[in-house]
This record gives sequence, C-alpha cells and structure tokens, in this order.
Amino acid sequence: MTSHAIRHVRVTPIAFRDPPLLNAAGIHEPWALRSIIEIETDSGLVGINESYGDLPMLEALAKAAPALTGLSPWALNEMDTRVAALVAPRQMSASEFLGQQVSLAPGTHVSKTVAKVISAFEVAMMDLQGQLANAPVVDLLGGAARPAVPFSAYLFFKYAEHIDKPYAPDPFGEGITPGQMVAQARRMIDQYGFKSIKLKAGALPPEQEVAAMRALAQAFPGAPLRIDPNANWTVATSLQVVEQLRGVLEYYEDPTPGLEGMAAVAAACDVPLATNMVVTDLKEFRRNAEMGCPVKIVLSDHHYWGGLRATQRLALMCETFGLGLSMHSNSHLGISLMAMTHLAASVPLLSYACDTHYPWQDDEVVQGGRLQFEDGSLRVTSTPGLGVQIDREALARLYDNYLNTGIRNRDDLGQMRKYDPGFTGHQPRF
Ligand code: GKR
Ligand code: MG
Repeated sequence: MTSHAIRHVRVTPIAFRDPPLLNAAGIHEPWALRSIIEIETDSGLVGINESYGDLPMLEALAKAAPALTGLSPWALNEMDTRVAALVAPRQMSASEFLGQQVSLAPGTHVSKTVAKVISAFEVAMMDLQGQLANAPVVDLLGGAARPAVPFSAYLFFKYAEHIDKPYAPDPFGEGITPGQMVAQARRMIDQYGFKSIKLKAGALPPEQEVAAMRALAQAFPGAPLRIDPNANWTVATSLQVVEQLRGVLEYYEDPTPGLEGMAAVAAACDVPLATNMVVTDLKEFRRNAEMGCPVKIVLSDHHYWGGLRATQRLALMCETFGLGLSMHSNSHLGISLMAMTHLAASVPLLSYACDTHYPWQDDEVVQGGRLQFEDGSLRVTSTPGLGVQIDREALARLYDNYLNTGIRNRDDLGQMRKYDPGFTGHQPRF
C-alpha cells in the first residue's frame, strides 16, 4: 500500500517588491518577506502554503518541521500538539515588548508563534488532504457558503517612490492629497472591480485623512467605507474623526490603543468598532466579552489565529456573542490569497468584503501568474486542495530577491527614519 506519511518539510524564504506605503508605524520597506512551505509525502505528493517570512518565524518553522515526519496529512490535531510542544511560547524581552507598541502586524508578535506555525503547516496539510480526497480545501471545511469571496480596495497614503530607489516606481504614484486618493481608488476599482473601500490611516494629520475619506465618499456614493489608523489616535481624536465622518463609515477599525480605549470610543459613538489589534487571540476575545463587547467586528487572519479550523471556531464564537467577522491582511502573494478565499467561502458569517494587500504586489509565486478578480471577488477554486501550484522559476527568483535584500525582519519604523530621522513612531501620535 502507498504511504502518504509526511517525509519532508521545505521552507523557502522569499522577498517581493512592496511600494512605499505609509502607516502608523512608519513606511513599508522596498521588499516584503514571506515563506513558502512545501510538505512532501512518501508517495511524492506535495502540499503547499505561504506564511510570514521574518527571521523568528523562519527559526520557529525550522524548529517545528521535524515533528511532522511520519505524520499522516490527516493528523492535524496531532500536528497541533507536537508543534505546541516544540515551539513553546517564550517571555518577550524588554525591547520586543517595547517594539510591540509600534507593531501593526499582529503576525509579528512572538506570543503568536505557536498559532502561526500550526497555521503554516495546517494549510499545507489540508492542501495534501485535498489532493488525497480529490476535493478542494473549501469542501474539507464544510463546503462553500458562497462561490466567490468579495475583497475591498485597500488604499494607502503613499510616496511616489522609495527613498532608496531600488527599482522603477509603482504605477499608483503619490497618494497624499484627497484627489490623489480618489485616483488611487479609481485605478484599483477599475482594475479589480472592488465594491468596498478601506483607507489605511494614522499616517497624516487626521484632518487630511478625513478630507480624503470625504472625497472618497463623494466619488464612490454607496460604497461601504472603512478607515483604519492602527490605534494612532487618542480617544478624543477618534471621537472627533467619527463625528466628522458621520454617515460615511461601515465600520471603524482600531481608532485608538487598547481595549479600554476602544471601549471609551464605543461608549460615545454609534459606528461599530472593528479590530485586528485588540482581539487577536482567545484571551483577548474573552476580555472583550467580559467588557460587554466594545469591539463588534473581529478581523480574523488565519495566519496568526492558528489556521483555517481555528478561524472557523472563531466564527462560531463570534456568532455566539453576536459579533461580526471580517478578514485582515498583510503583504502577501497568491497562495495566502487562495487560502483566505477557501476559508472565507466556507464561513457564512464572514459577509464583509475581506482586506487584501494583493493589489500592491506585482509579483507571483504561483503557476499562471497573478490571480484574477471578477467584479471585486475571487472565485474559490474547485480543483483538489488549494487549487494553486508553485511556479518553480518564480520561487527561485523570489528566493534570490531574499538573498539579495538585507531585510530579515519587517521594520516600518526604521525605514521611516531614513526619510525623517526624528520620527519616533510614538503612538497615539494624533
Ligand atoms: O501593511 O501597513 C500595513 C498594515 O497597516 C498592516 O501592517 C496591518 O496589520 O493591514 C493591517 C491592518 O489592517 O491593521
Ligand atoms: Mg487593521
């Protein structure tokens, strides 16, 4: 009988171009990092996935990989247990703790390492399961509640090009004035057909960000709009902004730091609060519940919530507490996008358009190149597993990028200091 036991885990770090996007922590560096995970069975099948590519994550993946040897691709619970035993959470050093004050990407928190590694392996194992069962991942998750998943136009204030000019500027140009932001939205919507719009804020003085939102509301009447300053506003500023945007917002994402701050904003405004910063694990979920749920919409992300199954469990909890659910994103390529799509298609509650940074990337690691959106949505694939395969030539090129860039950990703050040496990244800034 053929053995489908896991024989080998291969992790390849990659780097791809990322535009100079502004956020509360600073600005994106010219290269974004990811890891490509391949899990091979004795029978020669290969399951794939994409995850974080910063150094601590690569170390954790390398440490946990041997635990998978000999395991069946179906043994997800056993994989969870083995990974948790090997990649024990550790205490944060003082500098890591301080670093968290300006970290916008929950995936970089050390406290999430076990959940991140489990997720990285789980998706690749489910890709294998799909190949063995001749079924798409969405069917392994209970079947599609919707045939295609809507995503939103994720706008950023941005500079026209990186300070270090490592390659030709991206086609979006500068995005600072309200007119430029409307043009950015127009370009993205024309290309992808998105129906909802999210503005990453917390980068410019709030009155400029409010002006951009108002211009967007006027240019795209009826489009659901969201703003996300990544907790860079005080409670007072958050309340001023929401008042100035009366009637404009679908939800209000992470205006101010901490659950207490969010609770203070929630008590004084009638727009539902959403987060990917203060409800990022079960402990925080419990705190939100104990406080009467000031946060009404959880922005899930299977990459740090512990995988696809864990996110389905999160959906059930959101339903139990009467919360909404949507999806957060970081810079990523097509394997992540496809895993997000299979997951979102399988969760009836996930009815908001999901976030994706995908339009900001121009490279791909999957065969066939860039994934195609139709009318702002991505169709869930019906072929076995995730339905995408690695383009080996592209993987080699992206790995070369990784070797050539000196970047090993995302550092938006350090990058911003190249433009403005006095930039502190202190939050809330406004
Ligand atoms: O990539 O600049 C960025 C985002 O700000 C990202 O770091 C956040 O994690 O997109 C994310 C968010 O919604 O907060
Ligand atoms: Mg956010």
